[in-house]
Amino acid sequence: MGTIQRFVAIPLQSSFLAPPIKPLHSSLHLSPSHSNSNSSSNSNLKFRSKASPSPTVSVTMAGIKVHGVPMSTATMRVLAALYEKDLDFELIPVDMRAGAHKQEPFLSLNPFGQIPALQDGDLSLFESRAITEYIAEEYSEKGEKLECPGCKKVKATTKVWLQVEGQQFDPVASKLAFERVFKGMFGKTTDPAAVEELEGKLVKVLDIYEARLSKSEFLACDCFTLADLHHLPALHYLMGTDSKKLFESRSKVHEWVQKITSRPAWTKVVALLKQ
Ligand SMILES: N[C@@H](CCC(=O)N[C@@H](CS)C(=O)NCC(=O)O)C(=O)O
Repeated sequence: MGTIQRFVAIPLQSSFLAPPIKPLHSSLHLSPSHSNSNSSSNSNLKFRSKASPSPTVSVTMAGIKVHGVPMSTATMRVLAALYEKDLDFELIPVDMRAGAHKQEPFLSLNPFGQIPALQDGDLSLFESRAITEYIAEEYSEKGEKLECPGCKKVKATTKVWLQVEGQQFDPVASKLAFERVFKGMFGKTTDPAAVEELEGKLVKVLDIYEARLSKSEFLACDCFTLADLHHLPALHYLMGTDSKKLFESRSKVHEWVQKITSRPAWTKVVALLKQ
């Protein structure tokens, strides 16, 4: 692992998925031996100092770079995939308070002005779910598989559950996390009626998950796949709220949540939030 540099994360403002937060890593020097347990060791990670040059779209720089912040759910998804694959990467903070995500050079990485963006050599990507799929395919021989080694039918089923997360689970879960977690961080008040409505929608999704997870250990099959991994960021925030009862009251869903949130790779992502 290369030199670990000082990192000052920037409190965020402009999105509910990027709330204002206490500065992360302020004046903190990280080193490969920084963590005290193997399971949460972040030795794959190098932080770019705030004072380092802004992100550039470079065709010469090698290595994986993630432009984002650990607290953003979409960034967390990408970090989880990188840790599962045991890949070295550099996390480059985006100064969202200063609107860096809406300006060049970040817009060259994602013209929609949202984090995260990934650079891998001369390849530049955005959209967290597309990035995790790239990581899983490109580095298929590294780390955890993140896909079932089964037949085409299993692969097709995995795609179904990837879509279910993006189309059915996340729109509800993210709005609920906004009400229950992020609004408070913005100094806004949770709307109980919105929570009730969103929880009503979420239980319908979770009932379907309960039925699915009584047939296979994970969503797509008996292996942990990206379809499971993509749920982790929203789950992380919701399990810290009263909405966790919706998960805990469904035995198969509860088991699944416990299994996927206790994976060492995810533990490393969560550890970044606490630093
Ligand atoms: N679909 C995108 C969503 C990205 C996204 O919403 N990022 C948030 C932070 S989690 C962001 O950049 N918000 C700032 C904004 O939308 O202006 C992905 O999965 O990458």
